[in-house]
Amino acid sequence: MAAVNGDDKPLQKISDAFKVLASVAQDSKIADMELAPFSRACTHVCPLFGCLGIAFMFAEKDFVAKVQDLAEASNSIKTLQSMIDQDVQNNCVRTAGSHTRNLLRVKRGLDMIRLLFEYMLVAEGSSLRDPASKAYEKALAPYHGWAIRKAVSAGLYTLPTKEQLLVKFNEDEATARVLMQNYVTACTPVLQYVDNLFISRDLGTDW
Ligand code: 1PZ
Repeated sequence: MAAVNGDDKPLQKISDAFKVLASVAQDSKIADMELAPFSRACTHVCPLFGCLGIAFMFAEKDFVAKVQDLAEASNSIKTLQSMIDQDVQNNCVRTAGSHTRNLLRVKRGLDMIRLLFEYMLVAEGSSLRDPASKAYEKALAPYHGWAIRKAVSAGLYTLPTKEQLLVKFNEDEATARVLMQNYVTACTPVLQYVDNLFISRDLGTDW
């Protein structure tokens, strides 16, 4: 099967982008994470959806629009902190479509992928359904209504096998394992950093 992304290496790009963000999140001398590199790193996640098949096009549309919103915001707002503080001042943190709300959604998407990779790294066999289902249950299902949960559980039956997915990623088992592990490791402090932005302002992360 031909790779859908030509010579592209989406996993490699994600791993590289999040390593850079992780070093920012972990460097105590850099107080503020900039929105532009954050949204750029998230943009690298978007091609993954194309590898999942049409059942997840609705998820792709939602995620891509939210990343796009953050990327556009980065033209006028420098850091994640100032973006959130602006929404706090305008009293629109939880308003549908606000930057802060989109950030929380995007963060959950990143967490979903982190869990998916974690479960894939320990899964036996070539089905993605189990790791994907476990990751979804943990990261996203608690925040989704009945209709979306149903659509996702139907979509899980249409997923490619792990081998098919790796072909689309232009990776083999060994390289994919390293890159998935890189993302899992790098993503963790980044997610923690974003969580802290919400928690330190008493905004909650459970909505
Ligand atoms: C093998 C991989 C299987 C992946 C299965 C992924 C299933 C994810 C399904 C997500 C469906 C999202 C549909 C839209 C949901 C929106 O209602 C919410 C709230 O948005 P708002 O009301 O604030 O506008 N949006 C979200 O929850 C964001 C969801 C992001 C999903 C990212 C998943 C990333 C998976 C990539 C896997 C490679």
